[in-house]
Order: sequence, then structure tokens, then C-alpha cells
Amino acid sequence: MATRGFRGRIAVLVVTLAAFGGGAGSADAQLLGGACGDRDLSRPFLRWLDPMQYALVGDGGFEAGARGWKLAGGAKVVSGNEPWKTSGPGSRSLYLPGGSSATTPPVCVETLDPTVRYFARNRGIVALSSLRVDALLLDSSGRVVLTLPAGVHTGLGSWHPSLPGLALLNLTGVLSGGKANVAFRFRPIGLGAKWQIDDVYVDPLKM
Ligand SMILES: [Ca+2]
Repeated sequence: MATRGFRGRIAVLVVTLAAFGGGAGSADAQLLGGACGDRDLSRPFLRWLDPMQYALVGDGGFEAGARGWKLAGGAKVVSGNEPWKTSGPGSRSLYLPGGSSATTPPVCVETLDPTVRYFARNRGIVALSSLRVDALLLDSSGRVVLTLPAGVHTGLGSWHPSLPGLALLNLTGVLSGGKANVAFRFRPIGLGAKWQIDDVYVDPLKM
């Protein structure tokens, strides 16, 4: 299903680029209201031919020291930013050694298939090191009531954008009042796995 979702995005991409006259524009920020209230949306991955709108998760660029994130097992904010400064000027990112985990602050979504996308660099043995992302469905008190896979990332040692990671909440029919609260958890997997991530975005609407 993830493959079909990605193909769907490619189809949207072709149509949208045609509408733009084939040019790559700047990320056009837009304030959008809905069941989740107002939030800033932009197209941070347009440079990589992804026209979908995303919202930066809370301190998604780690410039406030991972405020609101849950860090465990040695995950920590370090110096160094993804080079495109996609969320704005910055000098920090998150380091994830083997055995660690990092969970975003809660994100309100209005789609059954929220997408997470971020920048990463592989600091471990490239061929053996991957980064697993899970979507955590939260109840009204913030407790995790369901964990669903949202992608396994492999990649090189230089900074690069991840592929879109789909969390298929539609399997669970969980939207309440048109919205749900989720969080995304990052965990290095593999021998000597180490990662660095920055500018973590979620597409909360799929539009
Ligand atoms: Ca940053």
C-alpha cells in the first residue's frame, strides 16, 4: 500500500509541476485551519520534486534543544544542520546512537494516512545501519494505544531527504471528530547503527 501511496504522490507531482509551468518555486507557506486548528504548512521538499504540504513538528529542527521530544538511550542534540536550512537558519540536529530512540511531540492529523519526512545522514556502517520510524497513536491523555510502522530508512553518510514514510492509520479507523493525535518514533536498527536527523515534517492533511 505504501508503494501505491507513493505512486499517487508521483501522479500529484506531475500534475502540480505542470500547474507550476515545470518550474520549482520556493516553499510557499500557508496557514490552514481545520479540525486540528491553525498550523503553518509549506512545501519543504519541492526541491526534491515533492509538492505535498507539510508542517514542521514541534522543534522539528532541534534548534530549541529537542523541546517536547522524548529522547532515550543516548539520543542528543548536536552541532550541525542539514545543509539546505529547509526550516530556516539553524545549527543543530539530533544524533541517534545504536539503542537510542527519539519520539516527536504529539502531532494532530486530519488524515488516515499521515506522512512523515525528514533529513538524515547515516553515521554508522552504511550497509548495515537503518533507521526505523514508527507512528504512535495517542489517546486523549497522551498514552500510546497503538504502534504502526511508518518506514525503514537506509541511506548514505551525507545529508539527504528521506523518502515519504506513510503511517496507515486507515487500517484502524481512528479519526475522532476528524482528527487524531500521533507521534513518530525514530530508532536506529542494525550493527553499529548511528544516525543524525534534522527538520522533521509531517503531512497532516494529504492534500
Ligand atoms: Ca536544525
